[in-house]
Amino acid sequence: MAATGSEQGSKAYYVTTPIYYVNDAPHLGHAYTTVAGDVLTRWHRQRGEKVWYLTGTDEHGQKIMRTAEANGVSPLEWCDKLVEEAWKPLWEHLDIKNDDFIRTTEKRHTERVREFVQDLYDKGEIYQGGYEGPYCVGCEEYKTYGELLEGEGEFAGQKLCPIHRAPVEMLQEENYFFKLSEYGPKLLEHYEQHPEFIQPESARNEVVNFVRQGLEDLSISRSTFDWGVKVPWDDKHVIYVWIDALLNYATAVGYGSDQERFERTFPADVHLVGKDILRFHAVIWPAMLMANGLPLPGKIAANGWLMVGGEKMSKSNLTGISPQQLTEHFGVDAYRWYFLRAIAFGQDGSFSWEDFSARYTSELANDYGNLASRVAAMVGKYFGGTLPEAKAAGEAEQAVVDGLAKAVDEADRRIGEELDFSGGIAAVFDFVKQVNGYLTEQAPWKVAKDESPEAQARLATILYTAAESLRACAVLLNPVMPETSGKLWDSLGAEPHLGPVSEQRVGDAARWGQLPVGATVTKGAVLFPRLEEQK
Ligand code: ME8
Repeated sequence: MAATGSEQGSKAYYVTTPIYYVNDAPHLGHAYTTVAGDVLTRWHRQRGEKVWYLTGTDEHGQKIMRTAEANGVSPLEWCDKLVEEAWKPLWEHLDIKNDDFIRTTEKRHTERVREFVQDLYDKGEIYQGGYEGPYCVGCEEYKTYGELLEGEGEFAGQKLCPIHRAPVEMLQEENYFFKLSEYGPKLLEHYEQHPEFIQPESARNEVVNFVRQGLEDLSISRSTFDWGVKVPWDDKHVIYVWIDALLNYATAVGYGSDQERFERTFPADVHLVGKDILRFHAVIWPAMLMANGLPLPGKIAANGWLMVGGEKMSKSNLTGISPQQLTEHFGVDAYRWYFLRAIAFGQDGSFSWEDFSARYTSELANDYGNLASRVAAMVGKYFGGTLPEAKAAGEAEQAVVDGLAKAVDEADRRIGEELDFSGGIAAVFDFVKQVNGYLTEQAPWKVAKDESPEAQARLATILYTAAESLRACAVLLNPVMPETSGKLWDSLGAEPHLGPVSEQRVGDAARWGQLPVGATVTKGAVLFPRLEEQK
């Protein structure tokens, strides 16, 4: 049986996003998956692991070719422009720390794709045949008749793709075929032995049922257009865009060019995908790897769909809201936080401006931001901005220490292992609530009025406890909101003693007493400005 990522010792924790089609600019849906991958990889970096995070663009195929034609430029010119002017700038804007960005038009990719396909051909895994059937250019996929929808209105009398709700095209071509049908039993065995391979459970069930029904061989070349990687032994054909695209996960990490690097990185521990492209990743991709004797990925994790008007948000069906419009209003960090916090990963969810505003105000501004500013203000007011010693800790403080330990365990398990971002973030915000409750009960502003040494020791203890709690929150929320954590870190005066927040270990976050007595606490920038002040 092929080894999974986690079985290999010093291998990098390797996470990928889908490589996106560049027929248009990125929208909220693309950003959703990419932010999730960024949070996951930042989390693992803060566990002290070696990490590799890959994203990129899918640039061949009919969909891109037609878009470029409609815009009167060559496909490559179109892709160059979109990648440089829209895709890469958005990832930078959203603070995505990908280690590499692969484009399928790059030579490092195309040459290796040809080699991979040639290998399959040499192994007898590919044969020539003919095919006729409905094809959706939006999906770049042959469809079965059973899954098509009956068109209505402007599409009356036509058959529609169930995802794009647009008419399919009938294709008849001479193609090369991959013997996918032979891999059904091996795939089912793998799903059985690795129940974690497909996440969530509903996605796993869907794939298992699909494979149980029997797989058909897969057409892996196209011969009626030429925007793609040429089939090595027959240059009248280009390689089917999905075979080309899936191989990015291998070519980007040294497949066929840098064996040592390839072994250090491949296979992916997690392929993040939307559920629209689950089968390509959970069926075709592992079968391709099996056919070529390569190890299988650890997990295919499907995120649900961001919905609009009851349908999957897509390029032709947008909310009219771009990621940049939301970041302009709420800030980049709140944007990164919101979608992961509000939607259970794997489930569908609807974006709503009202929900975002409400959560921003209650959790970010009131709970978290206020806690940070109150604590800094009180250390300033009562101790001249120098963090005092906690000499009089008791039961109330122990409850906070225990609450933190619980939050760290839970967040690490949920985010780091289960990809339950919402649950993991909630664990940290429950702790924020606990610290707020602690401050309300201890009422340091009242204790401050008593000048006795006992009261002053209590006051110091309360403020130290709150500041040390914030130190841990900054560490735990850094993967989600790096800019905010940096600001809080500065305000706590932590860096001169502890180093940068991004270098703090998740596993060490609950170790109490790291913020040194005497640290310089300043009332820094407001972490989450009131929304009305922003526009
Ligand atoms: O499928 N909700 O590219 P693509 C959540 N090139 N996620 C969404 C979404 C939505 N409404 N819309 C898009 C392709 N996504 C291929 C991939 S990989 C070898 C090739 C996200 O530009 C989600 O991750 O259509 C989905 O799978 C991906 O964008 C599809 O991007």
